[in-house]
Amino acid sequence: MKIAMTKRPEFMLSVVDPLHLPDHGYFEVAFFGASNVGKSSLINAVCNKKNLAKTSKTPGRTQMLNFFTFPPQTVLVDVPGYGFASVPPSERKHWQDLLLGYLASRAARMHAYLLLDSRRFLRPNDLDVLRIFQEYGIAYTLVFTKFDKLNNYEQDNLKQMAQEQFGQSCLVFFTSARTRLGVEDLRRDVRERT
Ligand SMILES: Nc1nc2c(ncn2[C@@H]2O[C@H](COP(=O)(O)OP(=O)(O)OP(=O)(O)O)[C@@H](O)[C@H]2O)c(=O)[nH]1
Ligand SMILES: [Mg+2]
Repeated sequence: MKIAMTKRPEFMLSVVDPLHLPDHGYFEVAFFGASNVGKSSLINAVCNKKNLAKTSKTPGRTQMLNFFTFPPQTVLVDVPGYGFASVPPSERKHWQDLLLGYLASRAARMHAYLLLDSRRFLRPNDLDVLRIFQEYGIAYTLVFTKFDKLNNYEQDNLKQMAQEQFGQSCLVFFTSARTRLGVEDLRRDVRERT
């Protein structure tokens, strides 16, 4: 069943249980990444709407899958962050069940953006998520965040390193929700995914 699309990006719903995933009929673009990497901030920047997705200095703020309409015909998903050290095992299990349930139900009808902190490159948790994408046949794009935190030299370095390692296998974006660098390109990419 296709729900009516909104005129502007709007919050749609939150989901804690994979059994309650919505069947809205639109293509989904989901934002994955470690907690605090800047998923919610980037969604707000892409939608050009402050406070659409809740952002926070406290890592692990987003605990549910949050769905947003992105007219004309896309739904964006803010996926809970992973890898925050003080998360108890029960919560980690919940995250994993939610993530795997989500991916299993979407697969061919979604595209994943894996967000990576420009200062940290790829960490073991990110590699785990990439492996899961490959296992489930999920198409993905790498998106470096907080690019404004690097100086010119570091920016050039990161671009070169990312190009060498991933340039052949997937698209790579360099973004800053703060300065809006790369946001327009990313928005165009989201639109073209549908
Ligand atoms: N300098 C800079 N700070 C950013 C940028 N994007 C996000 N931040 C800051 O990073 C912190 C975390 O941002 P969020 O967007 O809440 O990160 P998140 O990935 O949604 O975090 P969780 O929901 O906890 O997993 C906030 O303090 C943001 O202001 C950016 O591009 N540049
Ligand atoms: Mg968030």
